[in-house]
Amino acid sequence: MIEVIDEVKHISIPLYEDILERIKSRYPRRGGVEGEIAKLQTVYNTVVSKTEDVGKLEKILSRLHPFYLRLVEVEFERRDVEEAFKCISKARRVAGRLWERYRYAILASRDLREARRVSAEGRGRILSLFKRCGRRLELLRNLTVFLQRLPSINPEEPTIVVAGPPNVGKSTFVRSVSTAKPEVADYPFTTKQVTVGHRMYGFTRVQIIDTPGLLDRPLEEMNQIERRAVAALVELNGVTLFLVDPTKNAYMSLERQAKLIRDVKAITGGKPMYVGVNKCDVAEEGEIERAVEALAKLKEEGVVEEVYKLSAVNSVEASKILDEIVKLSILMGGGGGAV
Ligand SMILES: Nc1nc2c(ncn2[C@@H]2O[C@H](COP(=O)(O)OP(=O)(O)O)[C@@H](O)[C@H]2O)c(=O)[nH]1
Ligand SMILES: [Mg+2]
Repeated sequence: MIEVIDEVKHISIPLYEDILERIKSRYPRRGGVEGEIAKLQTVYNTVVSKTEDVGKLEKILSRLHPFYLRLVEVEFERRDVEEAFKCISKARRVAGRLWERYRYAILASRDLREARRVSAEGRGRILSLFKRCGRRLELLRNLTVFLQRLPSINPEEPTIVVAGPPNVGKSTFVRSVSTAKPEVADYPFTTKQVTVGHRMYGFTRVQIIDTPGLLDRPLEEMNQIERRAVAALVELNGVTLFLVDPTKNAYMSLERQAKLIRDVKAITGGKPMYVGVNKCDVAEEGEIERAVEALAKLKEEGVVEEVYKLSAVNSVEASKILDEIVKLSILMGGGGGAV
């Protein structure tokens, strides 16, 4: 599935102006009737070759994983995209017919003057087909750039989504447990970046991603766009690890963090959820105990599977907890993604 996203890196959709530029740069200087046919052919060949990738883009979209599709749907209306494809494929079809028809008409002209007039008319008609699709080409160009910039999250890989309030240590955790240097990328519609790391379990690669400031507040406080962006996260194949900050410097109170756990459980469509009480290296004993107690209740209620204590800066400790979660949820095939 990730190959689909790789394929999109090779796609290039022109604007109408780009098509014109290309034609100008290739215009034949030949004269006579032959020259008129060559001009018409240049226009026809260029519109066809420049819009070749539109069909490829359409195929890519039809094979896109729901995770990516959800992200696309935040920004682009499905109907607009479909109409854009229709507009361009129709223009290509009609251009083929016009090219045939006008080529014969040029050959059948009585003199060079008529050949010039017919050729100019044919070129104008072919170009206007694509000029009319100008806005659609722009839409498809934007869509392509959007797909090319998507963070390299592989929706088919078993995934640990790391959630929690700002500053709790999500990115630190991903860096700590990753075997290779994690990738940092922009996530659409947020100002925040997402860190994507990996860890191998035998032949199984597990993906660990921190969430880009999306799973840190209840659904009621999100706008429509944020909700759709969250809906994409739900399409990922895995479980949630929610980090809690027990210290007095925490971004939000323990009570609010506990409430957020319930919210995130609901937002993520009930995916299995694990909780890590983070920053245990600096938190006071009393703070840790208070957090563990509050969370034990959530475990009793079945909202969370398990509660761990850790400090994400300690990569041995962080990795041990990840191993545990992977063993429980992914390698056992329970709840999370089957491998
Ligand atoms: N002492 C301590 N600091 C931590 C720990 N985990 C994260 N931090 C620090 O907390 C701050 C926020 O961490 P970050 O990973 O950026 O949080 P995020 O906003 O949830 O991604 C950084 O200064 C980290 O170094 C931890 O286990 N112990
Ligand atoms: Mg972060």
